[in-house]
Amino acid sequence: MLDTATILADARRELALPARRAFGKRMLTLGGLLMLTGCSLSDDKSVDTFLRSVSRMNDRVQAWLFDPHRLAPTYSEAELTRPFPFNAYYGIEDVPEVDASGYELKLSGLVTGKRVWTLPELYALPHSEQITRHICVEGWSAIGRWGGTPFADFLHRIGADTSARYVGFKCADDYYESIDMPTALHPQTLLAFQYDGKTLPPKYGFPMKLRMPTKLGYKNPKHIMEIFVTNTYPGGYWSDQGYNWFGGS
Ligand SMILES: Nc1nc2c(c(=O)[nH]1)N[C@H]1C(S)=C(S)[C@@H](COP(=O)(O)O)O[C@H]1N2
Ligand SMILES: [Mo]
Repeated sequence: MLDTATILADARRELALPARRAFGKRMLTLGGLLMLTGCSLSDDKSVDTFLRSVSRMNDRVQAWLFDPHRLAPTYSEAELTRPFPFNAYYGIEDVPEVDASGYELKLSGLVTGKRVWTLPELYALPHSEQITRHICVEGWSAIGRWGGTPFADFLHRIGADTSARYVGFKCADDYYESIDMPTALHPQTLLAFQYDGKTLPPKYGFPMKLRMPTKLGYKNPKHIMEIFVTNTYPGGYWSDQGYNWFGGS
């Protein structure tokens, strides 16, 4: 016997804010969701498929609600969380050590300027700073200060096809992530090389991370080695294990 109350509770969790606002509470019945997803529930596997399609529906609602001009809150220097927490799918002793001198950022996919970028070249790009809140789904949040280059500028500079759907990232550990193009072009999305005025230390993602105050922590890839632009859904380390892909905050 399938426990429909539990399944509905899981579906409600998948539709966590802000998507819930758009649906309105009345539509959140199991029958309504089944109709929207075109699923029927007969066994555990179909429940899994159902919950994943609720999550994909949530992605679409979040993408639709996303306002490319609305800015996330910013904070003052005095509000910085010290020390800023470290997090990864492994412990701090296993943080990858990327060699600075040999480092080359690779670009692939729908990009016309497909050349590698060294760190000195990247550090010479226009600089911008932000003090914003990082929110991790594991139940903590922290205010940090990141410096780097506006990602939209960089995408234009490398001749990225900004009409494509996704920007994907490959990392020096086994992490990988992808984001929607409107978020990639958001004015606060930063290709960050610094933490609190200094070179990004290994634990926070040396040599670079993508910092997006409009997205949850797990969407912000550290130790980026390759950036690609694509129309094929690339998934992500946590979303491929059931977390919501859009991951707005
Ligand atoms: N390469 C890589 N990026 C990653 C992760 C990871 O394990 N590897 N963890 C993510 C998660 S869940 C969080 S909360 C933040 C933590 O970043 P911090 O160490 O700067 O706090 O990094 C994100 N980016
Ligand atoms: Mo996280």
